[in-house]
Order: sequence, then structure tokens, then C-alpha cells
Amino acid sequence: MSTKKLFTSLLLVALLLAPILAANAQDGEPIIAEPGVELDMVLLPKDPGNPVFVEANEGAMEAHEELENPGELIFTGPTPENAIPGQIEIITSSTTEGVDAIMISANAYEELVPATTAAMEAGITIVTWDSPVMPEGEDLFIAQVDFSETGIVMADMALNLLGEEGGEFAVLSATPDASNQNAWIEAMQAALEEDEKYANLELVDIVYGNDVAEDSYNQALGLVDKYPDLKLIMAPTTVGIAAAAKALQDEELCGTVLLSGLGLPSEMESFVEAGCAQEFALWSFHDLGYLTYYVSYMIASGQLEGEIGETFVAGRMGEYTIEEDPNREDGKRIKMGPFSQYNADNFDEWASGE
Ligand code: RAM
Repeated sequence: MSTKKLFTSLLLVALLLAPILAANAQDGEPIIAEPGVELDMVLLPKDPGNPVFVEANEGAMEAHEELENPGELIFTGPTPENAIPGQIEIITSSTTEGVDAIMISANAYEELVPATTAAMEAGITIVTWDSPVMPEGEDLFIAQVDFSETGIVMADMALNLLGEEGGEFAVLSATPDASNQNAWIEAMQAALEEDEKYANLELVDIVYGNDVAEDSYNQALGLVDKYPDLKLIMAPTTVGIAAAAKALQDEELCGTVLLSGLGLPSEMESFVEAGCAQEFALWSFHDLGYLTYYVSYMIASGQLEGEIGETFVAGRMGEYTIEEDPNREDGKRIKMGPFSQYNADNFDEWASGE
């Protein structure tokens, strides 16, 4: 095509798009994604071997197809043993390759920031999801649920299981640097302090199983050994709660030491049936991956600026607005939600649906 023809075609496309973009930009009008923009996008979870992140990738793939992106969607992540340096390496190499967006569930709040900042300086969109980095190192965060609410949900599940009598309980978390778990545990501690109704719940310890099944299993065993009066383990990690259930089962402690936290229904089903896990909560990782992809695609293609107050439509999930993150100063977030809660009473409903 001659330069003149190319210029004329580009002008035509611009003229055709102008009214759409102008309409989208109007105040209060939700922005609707234009499909077909070619973008290479990296989905970088904490650990690609963890089934929740496989589900998130399935959601991202759904959005990738729906938005008819001719570019690539790359799902890659570190091994749990190399969690933080592995993520830094992938961010750095993706920057060198010149991808358009990196979507990160971070293994560390601070340590990834130099790498994500360098990526942003190179024009790459950085969207965090599930587990954020410091606000200065990201465009925005897709929060699965409200982080303060997670603390209350955890405190309420403990109260529900231990009753007014209360007793000793311990937290089995993921890695010590996981920003999502750390925020949830802090929010739970704040809830315990603020509300009298939790007065008899005694948090005796917080241990870390690194989101590795074997480490988490051993940490659960350590807790029951160290605290003979322990009534409950609260594990706000799908890896931790499944490993703790197995440890309690092997030790024949199911029902003696109760188990709660955040669990993936498909991994918890048999443990609930055996009475080794009483109640847990979670959200849809599939939807989280889908929403994350939508936002990242729209920012990377210039259809969204990523500024507070912008409203857009994330395909089948509907309208969302970018807002201030109430849990992180200067942070921006999009809140997904809701929580689903699972226990033996609603077992039939959720077990068949998985
Ligand atoms: C594990 C991971 C993930 C967290 C869930 C609840 O799978 O730590 O980041 O969101 O648990």
C-alpha cells in the first residue's frame, strides 16, 4: 500500500473510532472495550503449579479470546523455592522482550518494586491481582474482595466454630512476605481487638508454610505439638488449609483441632466430608483472572487511563469503577467480590458444582 493510501486508511479508522472513544470518555458513561488490539500479556502468579492460579489463567484465557487479542497470553511463574527472585527475573526478562502488560500476584510487597518500576518506565502496564506490590510499583490492584472484610470473615468463622467459650487458635499462613495474607491477618487482629464479641478468641501464634504443601503440613504438626490446648487452626491460604487438613487427618485430630480459613472447594471436599475441615471461604479465581485480563488489556491499549473514578464494563462480569484502595495509602484498586462460604451444611450445593 502506498504511504498516501495508508495515511487515508488510518485517517478513516480514526474518524470511525472518534465518536466511540468520545462517547466512552464522557463522564459517568462506562467505557466499553474495543476488541482486536494486539497486545502481548504475561500472567505472572505466585506459583503456576497452584490450582487456584490455573483457574485464574483459565479466566484470563476466556477474556483473551473474547477480546480477540491477536497477541500472546503467556502464563508463567516461579517455583515456590525461588518465589521472589523468580518473579523479579520474569518481570525483568518480560521488560527486555517488550511485552505490553504484566499481571502479577506478588510474592513480596516491596522487593518486586524496582523491577515493576523499570517495566512501567519502559511503557509496560503493571496490574497486580490477588496479592499487590507497593502502590508506586503498579498501575492498580485488582482486589478479589475487600481486605478488611477478609479479616472480619476470618474472625467470624473462628467465633462461629469456637463459640462464646472461645479458646486458643493459631494462624498458618503462606510466605512471610505475602502482602495479601499479611494484610488479612492484620485485619483479623484488628477485628479481634475492636469487637468485644471476640474477647475469648486467643490468637497464640502465626506460622508460615510458604504455600508449599510439605512445609505447611509440618507447620500444622508443629502447632498441635506446641499448643496442647489448641482448638483451631486458621489458614488463610488454599495450600495451607489443604495441607493442615491432611496433617490433622493423619494425626487423627479431626474435630479435636478444628480447621478454617480460605480454601479451594475442589481441594477441600474430601476433608469436609471426613470432618477434618469445618468452614472456609473463597472467591472465584476464574473470574479474578478474567477481570484482571480485561483491565490490563484496556489500560495497555489506552482505552482506560487507570485513574480513580473511571468506570468500565468487564464483559460478562459487568461494570466496575477504579477507586482509592482503602487499605493502602495512595493505592488504586478495583474490588471484585463476593466471598463464598463453605461448610458441611451447604456441602451438597457446592460440592456438586465444582
Ligand atoms: C493461596 C495463595 C493465594 C491466596 C489463596 C487464598 O492459593 O496464597 O495468593 O489468595 O491462597
